[in-house]
Amino acid sequence: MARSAAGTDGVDRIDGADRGERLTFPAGFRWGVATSSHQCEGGNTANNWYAWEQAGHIKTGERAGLACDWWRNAERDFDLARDLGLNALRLSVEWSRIEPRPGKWDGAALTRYRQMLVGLHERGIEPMVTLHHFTNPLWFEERGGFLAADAMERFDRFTERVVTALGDLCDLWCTVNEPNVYAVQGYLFGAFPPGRKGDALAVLRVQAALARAHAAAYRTIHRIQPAARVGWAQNVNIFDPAHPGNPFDRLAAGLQDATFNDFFPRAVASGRAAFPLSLVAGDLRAVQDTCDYIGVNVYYRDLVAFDLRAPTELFGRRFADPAGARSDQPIGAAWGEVYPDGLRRVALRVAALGKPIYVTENGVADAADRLRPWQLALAVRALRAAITAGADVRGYYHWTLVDNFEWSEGWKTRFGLVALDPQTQTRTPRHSAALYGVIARANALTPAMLEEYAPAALDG
Ligand code: IFM
Repeated sequence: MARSAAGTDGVDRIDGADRGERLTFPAGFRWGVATSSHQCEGGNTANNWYAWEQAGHIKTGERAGLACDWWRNAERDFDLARDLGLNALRLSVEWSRIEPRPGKWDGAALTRYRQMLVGLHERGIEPMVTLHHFTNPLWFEERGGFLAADAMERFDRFTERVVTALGDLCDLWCTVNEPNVYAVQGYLFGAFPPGRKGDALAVLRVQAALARAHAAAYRTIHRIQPAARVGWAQNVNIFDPAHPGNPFDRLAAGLQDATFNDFFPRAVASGRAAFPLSLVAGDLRAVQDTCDYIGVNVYYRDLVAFDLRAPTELFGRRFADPAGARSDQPIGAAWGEVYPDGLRRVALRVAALGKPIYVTENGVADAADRLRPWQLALAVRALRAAITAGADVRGYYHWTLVDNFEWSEGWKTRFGLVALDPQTQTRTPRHSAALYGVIARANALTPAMLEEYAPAALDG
């Protein structure tokens, strides 16, 4: 897909061939990378994912282990981000470190996070801090996770501690990462803890509970830090009808979209869930208007065909366009088409909420870096098209900086701009890292980059 593989002179060519119209971004645009605590820190033993790994639920049989060794030395990778010319980094704080037992707070953990945030500022990198990125303290999980009656209060107390301790070093907060993925993987597919399968009602209840927890956190953060910018990160998958002219395919695609993509944004926009989801969601009025920005994590597109034999999938059979690009794949499942233009479509769609937008994640599993340069160039182009069309996009956080522990896939799929050998902790930048650095430093995409990495895009 990319015309040239990593070459020693690749970056020079990009800089040197800067002719024609540059696709520039607004001044102050954030070029970052996104990460999460359990996937990077290493040594987390007090959360539900540690227990899940010990119980043998990772498809490869692997464990996060030392991960990217961030608890001891995140600064090594902060140096990498700085050297690439990035000005933003999204990381999460690990609740199980900060509150290892109910009501017992670990000041040393907060001190380490302070060090990390100071380290980012010293390198000219603005932090975005996520409060919940998939992992729960074991004690919280054992009480029923977000389905427990006091989950919201517990999460709110944690939020208060974190913001009080770190608020002078961060004013850009992401309450919850991908509530839809957390709910679907944990309660429908059983691939994430607690490993429940086929519980569609729980999928809705968990998202509703997370929406209420998000809203409480939003208010708490603003009470402590009135000028804070608070949002959440929504995973938005593109569902297109397999045959756009077929009304049943359109209906099936619309159902997937309404249940997976739309529940949380609708709760924030209107304080309600769509009927009939509202029958199980409970009271969402407090959720209305609780974001200062909307974060979107955008990866794949699925085509959806109406299929009476697929009642558990809401009569929609999902598949990737056979002509589309495919990333490295998970074990025993399938990820959709790699679809960079999804960024433009999603940004324009969420622009209707009238809030600034951050792309809080976008990337591709691609150990050989055969697709990533192409994906990166077209994603940036799509983002610029969305801005030109009026979307207020403020930043792009590529997932991810260094290969990390990919949940139930273990170490098999590689999303990093930089390759990691978790055994030796050796880091080897992929070509995409240099390309992303050039884009970030220039705050622009040049026609030469498109010609180099996505020549077909220039034909259209
Ligand atoms: O690694 C994950 C991340 O934790 C959440 N969003 C998708 C990424 C890639 O699958």
